[in-house]
Amino acid sequence: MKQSPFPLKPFAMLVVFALAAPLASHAGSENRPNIVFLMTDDQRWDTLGCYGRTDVITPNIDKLATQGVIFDNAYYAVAICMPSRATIFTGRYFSDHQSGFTYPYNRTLSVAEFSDSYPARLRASGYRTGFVGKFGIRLENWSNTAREHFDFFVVGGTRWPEDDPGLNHIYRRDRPREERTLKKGDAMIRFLETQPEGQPFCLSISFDAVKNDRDQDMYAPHVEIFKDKQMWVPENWVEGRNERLPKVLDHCRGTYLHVARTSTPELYQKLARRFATQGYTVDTQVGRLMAKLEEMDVLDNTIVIYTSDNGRFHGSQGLYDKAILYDESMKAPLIVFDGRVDKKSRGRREDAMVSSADVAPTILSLAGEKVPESMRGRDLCGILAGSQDMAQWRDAVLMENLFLQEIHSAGVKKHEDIPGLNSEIIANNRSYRSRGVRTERYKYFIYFEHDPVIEELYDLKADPYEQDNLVNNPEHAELLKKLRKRTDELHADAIR
Ligand SMILES: [Ca+2]
Repeated sequence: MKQSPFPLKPFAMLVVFALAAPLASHAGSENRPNIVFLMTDDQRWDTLGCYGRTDVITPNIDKLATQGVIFDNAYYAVAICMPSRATIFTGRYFSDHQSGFTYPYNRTLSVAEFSDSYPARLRASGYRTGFVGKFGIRLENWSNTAREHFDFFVVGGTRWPEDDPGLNHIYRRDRPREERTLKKGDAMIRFLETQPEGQPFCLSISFDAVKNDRDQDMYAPHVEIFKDKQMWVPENWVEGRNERLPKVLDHCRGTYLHVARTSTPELYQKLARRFATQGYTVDTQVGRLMAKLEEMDVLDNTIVIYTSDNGRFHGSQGLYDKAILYDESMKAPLIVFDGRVDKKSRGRREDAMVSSADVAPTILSLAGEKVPESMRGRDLCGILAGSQDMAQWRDAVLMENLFLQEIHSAGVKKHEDIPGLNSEIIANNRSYRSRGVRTERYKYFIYFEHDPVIEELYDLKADPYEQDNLVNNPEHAELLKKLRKRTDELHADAIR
């Protein structure tokens, strides 16, 4: 099952020594790797060529995968924008940071909490840090806090360095909306062009593609490529409503938006083409990035990580967007390219169970930094190097959804008593908050605020599209017991 691990390379030894060394010794060190973290918005794992699709066009991302490590069992700890991004920044699970859209899980991350995030930690240790694109988290005193931790910052209309003529030219007012992904790519290149020699960098690019849903946000030359293309339809795409879903999901926007937006073949095809178009536009930026790193002669000391913030149903399961704990929403694309690895040892698929909570500790560890105690995700460096003792690795990952559409909508309408509404929703069985675990083979989750609780159990090997709920099957009673216990254990560990 595991690919042959490659032996510990000199770079891994460097990481080991760096971990043992005091932080101060890093100042001025030129050996620490550069890190580029690329994240898309709402890009389902299987809308990339390297995960098996043939109707999309993603040659640059596919090439990154063939030269790096591609993860086949990566899962989001939470699959909705804000809390997922908070998890990725901090290495913490949702029920720990509690920073999401809806009460009572709508905390603002404090200045102190963000100072433990991967970019803040790297800047404190001497990295030049950049962030471009969708920031997406609620952060105390956010503009000042961001200024403290980023040297180069482009988020909406907020950007610095303010006196950079190149940056101001990229964001000149006359550029059309359809160039939004190109502009982020331009800013990415600008960060690299202004990189001083002798200092490592950490650049995070957060594309708002591929979730844009309007024609004016599509880059016209790329729309042309897909305009007559018939897109692949997954086996569990549902025409019309899905009557198999638990009734509590009638209160989830995924069900009614599916009816409005993805429940006919025509609607599905149109949306799938939009996602493929934006995926291609992102892919071209990945190509620009790799060419630039090569041109700068820094590729052999640079790590490039590619992932997204959550998946997307696109009508699979009769759901529209994300958050609910089926694989289309929870499974993540994850590729780690490490330019320091010997060319002969590159290109490996990895089946270890990994979580989006692992991203931040892994980035810190790759940079030779100590992982703060607050981070509950695990360091993937051993897995990347092929030196991890898999008997000591986790057998399951925690997944959570604590978002409720009803509370979100009430907040938009300035509802006067959100805590009261929350209690009323729970008392009247309209809460679909859920948690569970994914193992390599099975999925278990529970709608824990429903009375009686609703549970689902799937054997992904026999039933990859999660159609046959085994929770009442006596043959799986022991497994059910075990996965209930695993869920409680992983949840307790996340909030300890
Ligand atoms: Ca998202």
